[in-house]
Amino acid sequence: MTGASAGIGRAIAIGCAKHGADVAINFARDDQGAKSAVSEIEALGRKGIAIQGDVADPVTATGFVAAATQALGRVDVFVNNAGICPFHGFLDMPVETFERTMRVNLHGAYFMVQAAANQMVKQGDGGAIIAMSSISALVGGEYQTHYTPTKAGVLSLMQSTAIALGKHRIRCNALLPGTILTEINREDLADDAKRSYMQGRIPLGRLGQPEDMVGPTVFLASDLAGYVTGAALLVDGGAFVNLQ
Ligand code: RM4
Repeated sequence: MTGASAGIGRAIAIGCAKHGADVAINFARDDQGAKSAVSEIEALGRKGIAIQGDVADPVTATGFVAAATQALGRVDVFVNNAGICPFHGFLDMPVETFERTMRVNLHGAYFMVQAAANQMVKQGDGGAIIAMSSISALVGGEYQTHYTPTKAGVLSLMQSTAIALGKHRIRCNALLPGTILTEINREDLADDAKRSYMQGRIPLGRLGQPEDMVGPTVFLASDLAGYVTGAALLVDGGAFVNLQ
């Protein structure tokens, strides 16, 4: 589980522990958040470990999977969640903002999924890989021109790895969250007009919570989804389909 010190990643890590998983979490900077997530996982009677690393650095991926395997014994499910979305206009998008977003969201996903898949192949028992794409893989955002292509890329990565890894009985699927309230969009949604607009688009009448991502993740990780691979599952309260 990457990016699990807070937000969606934290909720999924703890949620998977509630469903019987031992969990290794990656985090970039929030060591207190990571430690508290591990404490909650251990309080559920499961093993937990927090491993710091910047997913934009390819070395982080192999190091994380090796440390997780050493601590927990094996890797059966891998959830790629780490992502950033520094909202910014297109015409004056700084090169570093663009490149950092690509490196964290897409390059990081690629190397982490590759490292997890190599461990699963080595184990020889198949596995489940779940990557956090987004509703933003399917639609655009004025201040997300650097971000939406990474989420489309993560969706496409799951489609291609599903093909590449099927022979190893490793399933790869994408989750497409809608607007889930986390630190990633707290500032953006602090604007009442923006928040009302986003909420008004959602047929279920509310913005998402990180916990809304737990059930879909556990489903895709479980044998209940034994014939599901290369799929994309929207978890957006109906926002994507709501034109009028
Ligand atoms: C999501 C979606 C949400 C936004 C976050 C940052 O993919 O675009 O609307 O709040 O990213």
